[in-house]
Amino acid sequence: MAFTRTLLVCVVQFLTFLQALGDEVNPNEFLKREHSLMRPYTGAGASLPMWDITGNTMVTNDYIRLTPDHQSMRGAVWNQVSNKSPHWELHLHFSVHGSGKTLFGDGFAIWYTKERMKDGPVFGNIDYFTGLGLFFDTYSNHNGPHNHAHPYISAQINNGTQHYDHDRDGTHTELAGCHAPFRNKDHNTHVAIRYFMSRLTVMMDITGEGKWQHCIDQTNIILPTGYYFGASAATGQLADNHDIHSVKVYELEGIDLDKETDYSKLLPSAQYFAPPRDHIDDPQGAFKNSTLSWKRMFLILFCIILGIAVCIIVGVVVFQKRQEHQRKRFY
Ligand SMILES: *[C@@H]1O[C@H](CO)[C@@H](O)[C@H](O)[C@H]1NC(C)=O
Ligand SMILES: [Ca+2]
Repeated sequence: MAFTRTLLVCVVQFLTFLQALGDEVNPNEFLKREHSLMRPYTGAGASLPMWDITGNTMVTNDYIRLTPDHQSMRGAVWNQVSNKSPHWELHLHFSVHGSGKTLFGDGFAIWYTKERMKDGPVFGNIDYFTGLGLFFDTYSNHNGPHNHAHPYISAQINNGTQHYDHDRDGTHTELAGCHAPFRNKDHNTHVAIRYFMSRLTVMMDITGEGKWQHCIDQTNIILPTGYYFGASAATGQLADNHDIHSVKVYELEGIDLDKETDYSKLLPSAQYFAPPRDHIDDPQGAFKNSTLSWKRMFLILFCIILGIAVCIIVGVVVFQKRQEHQRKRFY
């Protein structure tokens, strides 16, 4: 009886432990200075260690202005050092502001791509890029009824073959997205992108209250190492200031399921693409689409079996010890 109870308690505790492991709330993290951008920036004669600027980008002491609030501007800032960490988290402080009350645009993007320093039509970067693009789209190019409100944040995983369709605000190629009114705030807005164990999570803090809101959460995402972090912005007929205040990249300590994998050889891919016309504007919605990969399922099953085996062994040992103890008391 006692043995069965010990075994049950042990199994329950082990399952709780597994669940905590599955939540992966706070993996160990290390700031990577070579991928970070922090104040103060050198003003005139602008040089940022480890980063390059291009286009209309302007550097002041306090921020990097990708575009000013003028028409037809494009600018970008690109990290010179490619990323070596399979698991990482990027934090970016930004502000998008301008004189436009109802008309402003076009927006900016955060990149983790194979290519860098290329000028192009997708928020100041090339189309048919390879890697991850996270778009902060402030202007709706779509004339018909839209399935979401602007400003809109969306992610695209591209292997170099997909076109970003501005006329549809990229909805046909988006992985997931959310509405986020980040424009013209008195405080800096903050976004965190976490790529951890094939899971891409995007969180926003736009209220200035230090609270994270989930925007994107997708599993089964593949992004290789060896790509570059960057940010770019563009204005067209409509304009805005697109300012970057800081970038911090952390290396996350992940569990490598497969030691053989050469992370630099992987091709960017995503298993789930949002259906083009039935997107529900609910930041929590993406969670329901999460699925366990069979590899992770196998690992969890394996852990459960291992856990039960350990519990039985410990149980048997404790049981025998106790019996021995009782026997000794009799003699
Ligand atoms: C690139 O992505 C497209 C769209 O997801 C896919 O159809 C294609 O097979 C991919 N190409 C490679 C080489 O993986
Ligand atoms: Ca747009």
